[in-house]
Amino acid sequence: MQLTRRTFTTGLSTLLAAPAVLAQIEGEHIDTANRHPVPAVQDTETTAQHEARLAWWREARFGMFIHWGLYSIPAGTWNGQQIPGIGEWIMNRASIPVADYKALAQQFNPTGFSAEAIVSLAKNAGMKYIVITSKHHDGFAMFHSKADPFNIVTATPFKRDPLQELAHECRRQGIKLGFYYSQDQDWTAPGGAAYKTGDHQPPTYHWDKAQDGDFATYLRTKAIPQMKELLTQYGEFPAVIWFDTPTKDMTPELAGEIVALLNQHPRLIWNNRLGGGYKGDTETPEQYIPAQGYPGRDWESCMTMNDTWGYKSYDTNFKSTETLVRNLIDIASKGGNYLLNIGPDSHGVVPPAEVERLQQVGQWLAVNGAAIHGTLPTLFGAEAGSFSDTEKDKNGKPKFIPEWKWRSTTTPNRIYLSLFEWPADGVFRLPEISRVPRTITGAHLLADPARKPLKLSRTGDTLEVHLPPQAPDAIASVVVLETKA
Ligand code: JFZ
Repeated sequence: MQLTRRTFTTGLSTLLAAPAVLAQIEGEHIDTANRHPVPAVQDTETTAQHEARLAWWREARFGMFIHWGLYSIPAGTWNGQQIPGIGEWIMNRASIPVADYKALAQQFNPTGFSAEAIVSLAKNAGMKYIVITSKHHDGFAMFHSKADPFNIVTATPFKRDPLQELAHECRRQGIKLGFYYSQDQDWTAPGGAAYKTGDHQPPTYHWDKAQDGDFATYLRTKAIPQMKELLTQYGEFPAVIWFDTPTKDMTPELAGEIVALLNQHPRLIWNNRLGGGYKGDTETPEQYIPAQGYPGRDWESCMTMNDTWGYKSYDTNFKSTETLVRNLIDIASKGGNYLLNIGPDSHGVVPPAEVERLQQVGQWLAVNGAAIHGTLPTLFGAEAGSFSDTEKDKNGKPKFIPEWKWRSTTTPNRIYLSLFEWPADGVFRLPEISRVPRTITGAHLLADPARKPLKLSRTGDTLEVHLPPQAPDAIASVVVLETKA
């Protein structure tokens, strides 16, 4: 279906008109539950329970992803060769034998790690939650696991549990903590799955006999016991479990065994990457912002700051602070969350380029956070861009051409306009104002503590906001329209 601007705005108003969207979600759930061997929380909870469970996450809008593990030691280089691709995939991309990779644990001593510093960094950046890799595809647990000795407490000289330290700090500083867990791919446990890479052969795509084994046995003796540990060792956390890369090994029945465990933690939020036909709570577009969000679904764009999740010593291709701020605004205007990654190095230290950018995003949010946190999507829609009449995307559908002039978010009595360009003639023109089912009672700049009123005028269906000559912010300046129903 070609998503025209009309269906887009209809979708957004559906999002805002609670009863309609809830009926839609209800319907989907009845449909999927029929195929689930074990009903998931999304299948059985009431609409009110669903809204309550997702409430903090929807208000948060901005979170920190942390990819950290043994792969931070090679940091993109193996046997003197720079290995292409994302850093945390080095074991697979370089076909590193299991025993050689496991041996990295003996030299992992990241004494520069400070949960206090990382949680402060997230908080000062305006982030409301953290999701850290508790076990990535390499199978190394970044927490104390009795289920499997290949973990940071048992197998390294470091002997500390960073998840325990982060849980403590998140509790103290009042933000949420979630755990990424690679439930399906595991390249060091017998029976764990591997995605196809390079010349690895089907059906398993393993590159070392030590990886061969039975998937269900792997799941029942390592993954599920470790998830039990994650769900019970850290108090009220995890608030989120972030699954990843399901394969066809994850049958509905095996996924159901995981769901039975998740069901014992009724406040948990989990994403759409479990597998086995379970849809979870959230869509997870990766490294991109969907043109029009996902009307009727919660979603979170996860992105790297450079071109890798796990630390690579020579990846310096960092996005600008301007891009990061505008991405956050774009995502919020479409009703999603931004999960922005950091990749600490083998000492546990966050690369300075990442720290610097997060501090700058935090400075913007310290002034303009009200336009992001706890907001609802735009009441307009066309400002995000439009579909080309001539160009097609890679799926043969009309290509979406984004526009980067302004974005909007809303609350019940405000409309926020985040302007990326400051109009040369001093007037910002908001078209199709009659589409907004509210009365606009005034306007001011969010950066202006005095809330000096901005003059408003109207020509036809266009609202004109008369601005001072200087933009308060070089990246995005926010106009507040005060409204009443
Ligand atoms: C996965 C991981 O393999 C990767 O290492 C990282 O953790 C990332 C956040 O998630 O990578 C994916 C997963 C899904 C897609 C692309 C990369 N996808 O759906 O396009």
